[in-house]
Amino acid sequence: MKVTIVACTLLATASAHTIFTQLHINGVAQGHTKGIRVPTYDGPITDVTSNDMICNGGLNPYRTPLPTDIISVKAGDKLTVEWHHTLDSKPETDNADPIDPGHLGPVMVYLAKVDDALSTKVTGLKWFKIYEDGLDANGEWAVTRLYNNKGFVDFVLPSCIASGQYLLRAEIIALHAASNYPGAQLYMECAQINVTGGGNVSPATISFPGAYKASDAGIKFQLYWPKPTSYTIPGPRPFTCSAKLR
Ligand SMILES: *[C@@H]1O[C@H](CO)[C@@H](O)[C@H](O)[C@H]1NC(C)=O
Ligand SMILES: [Cu+2]
Repeated sequence: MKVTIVACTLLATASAHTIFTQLHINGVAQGHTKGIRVPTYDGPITDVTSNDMICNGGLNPYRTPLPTDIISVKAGDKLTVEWHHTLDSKPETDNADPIDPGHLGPVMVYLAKVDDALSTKVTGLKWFKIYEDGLDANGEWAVTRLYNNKGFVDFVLPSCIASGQYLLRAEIIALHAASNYPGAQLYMECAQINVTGGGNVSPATISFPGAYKASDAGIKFQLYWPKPTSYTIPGPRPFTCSAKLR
């Protein structure tokens, strides 16, 4: 019997991926998959040079029709990204919801300013990071905090960025197989938003693909032994408005 149980656990782990399924604004849920380009399959992207790591939807085809909603948000709003194991799973009935708890790693959020948030072209955009969470001083991972918080990740939309349309790219990197490349599992979806009441600061930007390299310390990473005491989150440090005032 024991053998059977172990085999089932491993099987569950192998397919226990995750999807960003809902955006919340100041604590108000905006609707399941509303304004989010969700894939039909929850599997990861492992090739950091692939265009699929921009907004997913390539290797894991988008659910169609693509959303026509653009979610209105105010600069400075508290946003929450909500993740789930599959498009419809719930923590009450699925131990691997919002994600398999062994899929340890960082959680990030990026923005790219766009002329039209409904455009399907996502190559060539200029991204900046607005949130990141990795390994804390107690050795606890961002994914563990996300798991304990039922898939919810809170952050603030910077108050000084320009008003207008953006893609909001939420990302999790699971490191359980990252000791070789490719191995790290990148999960991401893009939400379509329209920022109002913004300022006039233009953050420094990076490109996807391009910002992450196979050789990055945070992409090729030994998760288990010796137990890591530090972790370098891939990409730049997050943009903050206050940094501009220093
Ligand atoms: C974005 O917000 C501005 C300001 O309210 C509005 O004029 C514009 O129509 C909105 N655009 C979209 C695509 O929702
Ligand atoms: Cu997985």
